[in-house]
Amino acid sequence: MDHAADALRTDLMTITRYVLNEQSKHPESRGDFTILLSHIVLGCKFVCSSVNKAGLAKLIGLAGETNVQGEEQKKLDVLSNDVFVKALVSSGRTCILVSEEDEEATFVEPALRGRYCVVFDPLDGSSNIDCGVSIGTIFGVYMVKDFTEPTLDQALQPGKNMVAAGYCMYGSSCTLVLSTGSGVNGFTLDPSLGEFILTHPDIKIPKKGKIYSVNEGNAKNWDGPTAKYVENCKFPKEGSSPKSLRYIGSMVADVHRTLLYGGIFLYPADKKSPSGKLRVLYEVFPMSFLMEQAGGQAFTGKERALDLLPKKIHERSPIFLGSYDDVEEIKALYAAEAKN
Ligand code: AFP
Repeated sequence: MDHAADALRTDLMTITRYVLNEQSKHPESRGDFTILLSHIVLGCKFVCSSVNKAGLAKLIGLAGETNVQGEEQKKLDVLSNDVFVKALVSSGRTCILVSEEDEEATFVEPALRGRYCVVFDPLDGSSNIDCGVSIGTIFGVYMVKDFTEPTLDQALQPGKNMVAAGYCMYGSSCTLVLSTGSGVNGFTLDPSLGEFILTHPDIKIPKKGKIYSVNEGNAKNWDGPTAKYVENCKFPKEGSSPKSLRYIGSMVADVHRTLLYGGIFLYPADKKSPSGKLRVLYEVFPMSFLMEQAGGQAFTGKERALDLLPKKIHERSPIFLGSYDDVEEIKALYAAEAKN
């Protein structure tokens, strides 16, 4: 009998235990982040259960509303947003919430205010719901200096100021990937226990990958460096192999694969969308934070993504993120173009 393996199987590292362990390394910590995270985890478990039951519960279908991006909102988006807002407010640890589904930021009432600002997309990839493709929740957490008088500026900080970021993917399993600024860890929900268990400790993205991920249907409107990069993926220099293309159209799933297998995910600017499609605060920043923490890079076409200073809560940005060497290549193409 392999006692070491058995001990691992019986000594379960839950996400709460993991965060409490991390907390004990900071004696000044008051446990506020642990409490906040437990409310985020509750939201993820609820959405996971709703996504699993969606067909059965007849939750699928349009809710008859459009969100601030002009997209059709489905019932699961509405439900997920309500659950996350209520869970975050009731944690007593938040003062500002920015959700993809709400036009305005939510300022928490004084009695329930705490020192964190949470930016999130409660159900990203919702156009994939009806065909059962993986979707997810993305979140980022900032610390607010004066939470008694919160202002919108405190939600408009560069991504490098985030204290934590993560996503939960609702796929063939439910996986929560989290960074609190010292590496990246992945936890998988054990439905029989109702607990997220550490299954992917200290995730490091391969330095170079064999996969590129982009919506090539937009190729006719791309700029020179993006077009050249994708051309190089397909027709590399003599001696190297072409990269494979994988694109799900659900950022959480595409980024999750990129993080585990390596490669690059691109949502570039194009002539029709000069700022790209993805939103800075709750898509670009959290995913860029995770990539850097896993040893990769994230670039906007102009600068390090986490250096961006957003001016509006629903601002968009082009994004290229993934393996260190793959992002270096696209950076070199943009640098060469800037010189000409
Ligand atoms: P939906 O939430 O409308 O499905 O959009 C998903 C998303 O914001 C992101 O998850 C994907 O990476 C990206 O859009 C896909 O966009 P395209 O459909 O333009 O490729």
